[in-house]
Order: sequence, then structure tokens, then C-alpha cells
Amino acid sequence: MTDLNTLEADVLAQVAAASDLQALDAVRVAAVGKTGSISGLLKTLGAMSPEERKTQGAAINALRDKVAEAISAKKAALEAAELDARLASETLDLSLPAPYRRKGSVHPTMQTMDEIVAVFAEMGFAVAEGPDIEDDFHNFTALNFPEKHPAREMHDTFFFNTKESGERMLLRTHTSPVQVRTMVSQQPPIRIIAPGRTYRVDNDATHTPVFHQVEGLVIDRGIHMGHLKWTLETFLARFFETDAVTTQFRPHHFPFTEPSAEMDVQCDRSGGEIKIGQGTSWLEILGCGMVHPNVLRACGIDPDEYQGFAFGMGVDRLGMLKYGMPDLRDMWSSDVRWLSHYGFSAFAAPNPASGLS
Ligand code: 2U9
Repeated sequence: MTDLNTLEADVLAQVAAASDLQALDAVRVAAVGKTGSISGLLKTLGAMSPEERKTQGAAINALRDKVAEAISAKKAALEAAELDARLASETLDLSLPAPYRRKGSVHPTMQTMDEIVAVFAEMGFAVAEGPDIEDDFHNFTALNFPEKHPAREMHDTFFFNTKESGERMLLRTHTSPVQVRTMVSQQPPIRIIAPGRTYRVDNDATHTPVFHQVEGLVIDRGIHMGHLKWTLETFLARFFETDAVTTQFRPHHFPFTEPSAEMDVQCDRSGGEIKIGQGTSWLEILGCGMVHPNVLRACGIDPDEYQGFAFGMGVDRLGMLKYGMPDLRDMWSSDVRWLSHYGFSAFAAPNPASGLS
């Protein structure tokens, strides 16, 4: 027993004295490694009488556990000290001005968003905002999504854990809940756009889990598809900075609009790059439709008195089209060279009067 006590005191002293992780590991190997002092003692158990093995076995195992515990506590302390030292030596002085060649610039997605907002603002639309974390009513139910609609399933939507009340919050899958909140809280006429970040469980060459949308909503008496067509064609001509655009509606389905359509613009793809306002190809740009009577009712608006149109567009995609960026994944690469090539000056806010970009 005295031998075990001496060995314990000796090993624990070595553990305490280890000044870095490498030294600590050497102590570990020498004590509890394959050929270590404590492992060696365990090997002697086989030659003992059953009685002796019982008492000695328990004592040696207890010693091994105590040493292992001391080593793991010391390891945690050394790692914490190492991290503290690194944090202290790697501090950045954030008040220092950045060197000129690392000059920041506006990300093309934010530039595109600002351009879209500038065009609609000039046309008399107000900007509305809402929370990124939403509830089922504002993201789905009020928008006429049937109970078993696939978009409600886990693979499309980021859900939070269910609360004690049974409610389950989610990350908004579109900015439409912003329009729902506006309709619930304001009387028509309504003319708003809802720019913002949206989230879907989707990650491949053409989708990222976080993306950006601008949606729009107009509610008033006597609103029809003609108003929708004029608004969107005017927007597209200004956004693409061309005199005229030719568009076509393709029938589509959304739960929240009836009828629903996707709008394409005529373009020329013959020269490698896409030119809007000429050519013989069609390019899908946005989705739109007349607000479904069920949506109006869910938001407290009488569909016999008021009608409306709505539209939605993917900002990242529109930015790629307008500024010729070929790969969606570059948009998230945080590469300053890419940003300095495609980025925009923070001092040149888009303005339809002086030019958008
Ligand atoms: C309310 C009523 C109707 C918004 C609309 C679309 C059509 C649409 C997609 C475009 C590309 C989303 O980013 S995208 O994947 N959106 O096609 N969005 S109509 O309709 C609404 C919104 C709110 C209350």
C-alpha cells in the first residue's frame, strides 16, 4: 500500500508540474500508457492469490482512475490557458483604418435589393418589414396553405423546437408574412414592398438556405391584372435600364394568389451574355398573381369590396442576371477579390433619377 501511496504522490506531482500539453502527455504515457508504471502494476494481479487480487486490484484501479482524472483536469486547464494566451496575442485593433487595398464594398445582392427598392419607392410603394422568426399563421395559414401542403413539411422549412404551449416557430420561408401583418394592421389602400432575408432547407448549385426576396402587394378597390402587368413591366424597364421590355405571363400555381402566373422577359442570349429588351429567348423573372379571396378574408379584408395583386422575386438571382455573376456560391464565399470585382461603392446609393448603378 505504501508503494501505491508513493506512486500516487509521485505521479500527481508530475501531473501538477507539467507545463504544457506535450509534457502532460509524457506523464500520461509513463503512468497509464501500455508500459506505464500503473499499467505494469495491473499486470501483476494475475500472479496474486484471489484474496490479494481483490484488495490490490481495487486499490490499483482506484489509483488509475484518480490519475486519469487528474490528467484530464490538468489537460483542460492547460488548453484553457493556451486559448487565453492565443486570444491575448491575436487581438485586433478594430479602430484601425483598413488598408486601402482592402477597401470594403457593397455586396451585389444588397446593391440589387437597394435598386429594386429605389424603383418601387419612386412608383409610390412604401417599404414594410417584419420578423425573420415567424409563426405558422403568418407564414402559412393566412396565406391559404392547406394543412398538408408539402411546403409545410420539415424538408422545406427551418422549424424551432415546439414550445410548452404547443406552438412551433419557424424561419420565414418568404417575406409574405410581412404583407399579412400589414393587411391585418392597416386599412386599404395598401401599396407596399417587403424586402428581406428568407430561409429554406435547400442547398445545391442554384439554392442557398438563406436567400433574399422582394415581394410586393397592392390592395384597393377595382384592382385587376392590368394594374399588375403595368406595374411589373414598368419596374422591369427601370430595373434593367432599358426603354421597353416585352413580357409574357405563364400560368402557374401559388396557394396565395388566383390566378397566378410567372412573368418572363424577352431577351437575347446569342452572344453569351443576356441582353434584356431584344432577342428571341424568354427569361423567367418573377412570380405574381391576384391575391386569393381566402387570404384577404384571413387578414380581415372583405374580398367583395377590395381586390389586390402581389408579386415576388428572388434578389440573388436578379443580381446574378443583371451583373453577370455566373455562380451563386461565390456570393457567399467572403472573398475580398470577388467583392472588389463585383461590389459597389457605399457612397453611390441607387437612385432612379441619376441612374441605378
Ligand atoms: C400576400 C398575398 C400574396 C407574393 C408572391 C410570388 C408570387 C412568387 C417567388 C419568386 C421567386 C419566391 O424568391 S422566389 O422563389 N415568389 O413567385 N410571391 S406572388 O404573394 C403574396 C404575398 C403576400 C398577403
